[in-house]
Amino acid sequence: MAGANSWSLPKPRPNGPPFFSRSQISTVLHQVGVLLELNGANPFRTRSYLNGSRTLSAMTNDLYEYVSNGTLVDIKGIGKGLASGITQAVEEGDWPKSWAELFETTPSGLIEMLGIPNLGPKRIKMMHDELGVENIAELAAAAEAGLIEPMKGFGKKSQQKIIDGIELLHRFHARRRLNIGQRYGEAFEALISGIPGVIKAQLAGSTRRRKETIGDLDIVLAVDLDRHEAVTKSILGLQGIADVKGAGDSKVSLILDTSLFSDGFQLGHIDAQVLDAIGGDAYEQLESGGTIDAQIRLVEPHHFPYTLAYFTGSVEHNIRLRKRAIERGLRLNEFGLIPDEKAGGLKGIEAAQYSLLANDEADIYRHLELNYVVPELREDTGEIEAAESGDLPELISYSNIRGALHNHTTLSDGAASLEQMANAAIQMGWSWLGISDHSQSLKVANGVGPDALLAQGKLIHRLNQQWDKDGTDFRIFQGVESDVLAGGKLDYSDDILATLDHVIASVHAITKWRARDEVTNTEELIKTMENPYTTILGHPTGRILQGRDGFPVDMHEVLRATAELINDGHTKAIELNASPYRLDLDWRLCKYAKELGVPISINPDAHSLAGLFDVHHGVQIARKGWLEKGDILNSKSADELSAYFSG
Ligand code: DGT
Ligand code: CA
Ligand code: ZN
Repeated sequence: MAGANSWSLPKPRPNGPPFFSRSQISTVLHQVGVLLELNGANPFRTRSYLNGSRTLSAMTNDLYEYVSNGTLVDIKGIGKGLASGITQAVEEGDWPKSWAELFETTPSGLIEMLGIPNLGPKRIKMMHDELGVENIAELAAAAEAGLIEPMKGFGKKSQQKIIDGIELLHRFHARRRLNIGQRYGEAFEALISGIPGVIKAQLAGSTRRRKETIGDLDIVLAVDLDRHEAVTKSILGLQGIADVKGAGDSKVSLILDTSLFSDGFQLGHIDAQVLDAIGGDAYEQLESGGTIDAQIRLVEPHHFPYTLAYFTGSVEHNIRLRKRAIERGLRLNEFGLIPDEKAGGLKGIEAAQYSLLANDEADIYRHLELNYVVPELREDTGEIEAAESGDLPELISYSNIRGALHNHTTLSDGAASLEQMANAAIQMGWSWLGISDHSQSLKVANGVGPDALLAQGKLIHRLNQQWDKDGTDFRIFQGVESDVLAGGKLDYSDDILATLDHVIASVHAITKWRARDEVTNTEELIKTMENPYTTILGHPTGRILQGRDGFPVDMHEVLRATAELINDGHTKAIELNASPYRLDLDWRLCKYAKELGVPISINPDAHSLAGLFDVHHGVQIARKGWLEKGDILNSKSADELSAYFSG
């Protein structure tokens, strides 16, 4: 797949043959086909490359065997020309000249345009030939100026699609969501760990701190100095590398792509409404073909804890630590913590020969007279002060989770029935499950009418009695995810709402709310919380990470109002929507909610059995938001929760 900016032919692995893998060859054939099309080549020729690529990607046998036996041409879909090119690449590590020329001579701006969803090489060539468009910026300008609409085969709709596609591409290229970063990071960390000479490999940076989105991966390695060169070489031979941006003996800079995942790369479950909000199939396509950058640093084992701490960050946290070191006559850098008088004029790794010893990161904090701060908290939002005074929170972990409240069934837009969802929760060792299907107004999500809701209540009652009778420690709580209507009204009459255990009030008219001012939205949300039947505010801002911003709202104000309601004896909580696409309430606000005494409900918003596992993402963000066991509803037993709901 495409690197961040342009395409390039992969470099041969150091110890071939085979110098390239089947998936690398398949990718290159595809790219050659597309480049030919961009250059207006004969369609038959173009197609032979695209077909060849498809043939190889579906092949289960070892490509190298065909190459060395000379039987490549026997494979249907691989012609003579292709076979000779593939053989040259695999056996000699050398790409055919005509292929290499295509990569070199095709303007990189045209290749970049291929990243725009739903825009193929043929149309790019047309716009290049007729409008002189050379890159994405020029294409955007041409579309905005209405120059595309009058072209043959285009129109107003396709012009708008191009504008939307460019916006999507820009948004997407900026960062990747945490769950994607973790998948790449953990997979690559595991591959590197297997390289002989690697004593330790650890993911650092924003991924280790569990930021909601990831710019690039940072991986720190402990390797003896005399093995640095060999290890670097081995790293370059690993699978999953789309491009090498730089490689020295102590630092390797890579672009990773989905070939890292030998068993394929599938997006997590994403519910239709989220997908729709981000750009539908186009987004899915873009995301599943996406890349991520990785910076790998090699240091000697005695530097490792310092380098790990440095590249874990955040910058703000590092600066505070460095200042603290200076106050103690010490210098902190990425290699050590060095007493001033010993460092003298020395800098960096030179100075670090006089570093205080650290076996792990905890030793570094100890040297600075601080308790150990877990990576999630290293954002300079009060953790240094708490580490000094001994007031760091005892963060929740997944083992504290006994259930979750916001889940859908086939009654609205879920993929699994009530019984299936309950059984999955029992399998997961949970003690209870909250069901909250969409309310009647949300027609696109098959919102539930009052009669069906009451019928679901009866079924739940029956199941609960059954479990009680046969001694199964499990209970379902019946709620609903009610649309927020004008004036903070909920979607059912009071007598219906009164039959429920809990009501999650969610704004779904996002377009309207996003177009409205912050003051009005804040007032409306507070009114929603004041509604006596509202228990939990669902996905509070409606944001979709890397998709769209939430609506403008003063969430601090909403949290303060919620705290007041709680002080007046009402039962109110705020959702931390655990879908990796949302992670809303933001972790920065979780800490504020905790300080105000507003409970957080970690909600998977599951639309399928697998969706229940999203709770894990929620736990990570709740930890980042300083939350302890007592701050979340999920840690309550069924009896405690029942008592909590009845106020
Ligand atoms: P990202 O990649 O944008 O999601 O965020 P990070 O936090 O991974 O940032 P990145 O990749 O630029 O750098 C990794 C860590 O390296 C960062 O969290 C702290 C450390 N670092 C980078 N630049 C500086 C710097 O100028 N000063 C200090 N003190 N630390 C830095
Ligand atoms: Ca990073
Ligand atoms: Zn929901």
